[in-house]
Amino acid sequence: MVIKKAEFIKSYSFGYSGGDKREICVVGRSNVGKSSFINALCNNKKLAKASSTPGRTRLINVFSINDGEFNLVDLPGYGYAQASKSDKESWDELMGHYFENANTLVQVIVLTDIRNTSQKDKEMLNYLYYYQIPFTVVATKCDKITKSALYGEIGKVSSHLMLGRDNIIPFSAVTRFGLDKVLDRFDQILHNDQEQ
Ligand SMILES: Nc1nc2c(ncn2[C@@H]2O[C@H](COP(=O)(O)OP(=O)(O)OP(=O)(O)O)[C@@H](O)[C@H]2O)c(=O)[nH]1
Ligand SMILES: [Mg+2]
Repeated sequence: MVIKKAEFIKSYSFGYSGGDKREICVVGRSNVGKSSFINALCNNKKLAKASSTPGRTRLINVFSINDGEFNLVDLPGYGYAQASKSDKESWDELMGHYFENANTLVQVIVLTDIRNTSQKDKEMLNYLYYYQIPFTVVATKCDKITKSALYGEIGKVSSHLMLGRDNIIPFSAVTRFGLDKVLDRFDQILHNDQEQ
């Protein structure tokens, strides 16, 4: 797949239950690189706001890809330690409403830091299994480790998340390593969905 065009459509602070196009959403811990992932895929550094301050994306941001081929959805990060109780509750409400109602959602991309998979990521996967929502795991920030360490680190992520290593796509928004694999995966997801 080639992403030729990406446009911001709208932000939602509550009550979003999916749009009228098929959508692929991106979740992960606060600061893991969700917005940077979207920007790298779309080859546009300014599309989704990336920030070194954790907890930056508090809204659901929806982007239209290739004039309506599908939508990409940037979700607020989980597991931000400094978040207040009411912030955590509003996250649960916003995301719960989305995952339980979004009929157009075809896949969740779960980003995890290649160096630091967390218990929260495991909880996220359990949640997706429970609701039978299909997902793909992408291990990001691979530029932070050496090439020779990659195999071992993927092994750690896969045993922590109890997934086969082939089910994890290593990625870097900085070097764009893994970009082709992610776009191939998108092709597969959208193609499979059409056949159903
Ligand atoms: N080295 C490296 N840094 C990255 C990568 N992806 C993101 N970052 C950096 O990590 C920080 C957080 O990136 P964001 O894309 O804003 O992360 P996010 O998951 O959208 O964060 P929230 O919206 O706060 O949940 C920024 O300083 C990015 O430049 C990557 O692949 N490699
Ligand atoms: Mg973000």
